[in-house]
Amino acid sequence: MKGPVVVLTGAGISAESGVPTFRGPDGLWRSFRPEELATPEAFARDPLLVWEWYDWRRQRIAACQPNPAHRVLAEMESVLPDFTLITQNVDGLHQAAGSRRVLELHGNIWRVRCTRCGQTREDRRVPLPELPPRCACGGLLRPDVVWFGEPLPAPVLEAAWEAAARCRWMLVIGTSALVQPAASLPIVAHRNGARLVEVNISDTPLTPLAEEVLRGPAAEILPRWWAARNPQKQVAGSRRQEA
Ligand code: BJW
Ligand code: ZN
Repeated sequence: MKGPVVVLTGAGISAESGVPTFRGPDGLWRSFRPEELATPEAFARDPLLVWEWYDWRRQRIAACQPNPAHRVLAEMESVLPDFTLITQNVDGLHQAAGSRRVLELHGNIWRVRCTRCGQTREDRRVPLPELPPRCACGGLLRPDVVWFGEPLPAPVLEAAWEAAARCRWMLVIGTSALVQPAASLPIVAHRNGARLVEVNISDTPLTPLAEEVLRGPAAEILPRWWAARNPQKQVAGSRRQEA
């Protein structure tokens, strides 16, 4: 792989770790309506209901470990000279696998943000002792994630656009590519001449643009794909490899 490499991940990469995806047969939104839970309006209407959902998801994610697909991406970061990992996931499993630089487009479920003073902090307690949780200033805390209708964190989105626009390769792993603006990143990359590789168990709107389509579970497919490209594979971090 010569030139800059960008990877965009979605919920599918964490599916084999046991984190439920959003859409699809076992998706979270089969049982919950997103407009009732993942919007600022829902939170304003019923913060306790929204927090109960997030607290439940935090408990599920806390019991999950990164899988081989997360680990391959951490290894890619350590051996490729120009590598950017962009994720829509809020579960923190890329970092748990060893990825050091992760552009989190939709925030992180392990951070809370005060709706009054704006302070953010990490809070990994599961379950949370008090729902809905409150800040030291007395304000209501919310999960530091991006809900529908909210802007993505500007510096993160800018870095993601820039990386997408100049990459030579983009791997798109486990996303339905339905949610904007994340879904536009591979389109920008493709328009600028990058080769798209899609890893997914199903077709997505991006499939027709992909040069390579790897059909199957990411935790199986990605390690095989990476090993095939690196027959003399080194232990992660032991040597920088000619990309
Ligand atoms: C596997 C696998 C395995 C399974 N291996 N693969 C009309 C048109 C266009 C846009 C809009 C529109 N109306 C509204 C919008 C904008 C809206 C949007 O995109 N809506 C569309 C749904 C229509 N977007 C927004 O609102 C965004 N903000 C915005 O646009 O701001 C503008 C603005 C500017 C200035 C001021 C104000 C506003 C924000 C979007 C936020 C998304 N948030 C969520 C929740 C995060 C918090 C939380 O987790 O609770 O992010 S929604 C949810 O979807 C989550 C995900 O990150 C995101 C993407 O989902 P993902 O990752 O693709 O998961 P799935 O489940 O959809 O797909 C899983 C895939 O994996 C599938 O393809 C499977 O096949 C595959 N798979 N197992 C490999 N083992
Ligand atoms: Zn506060």
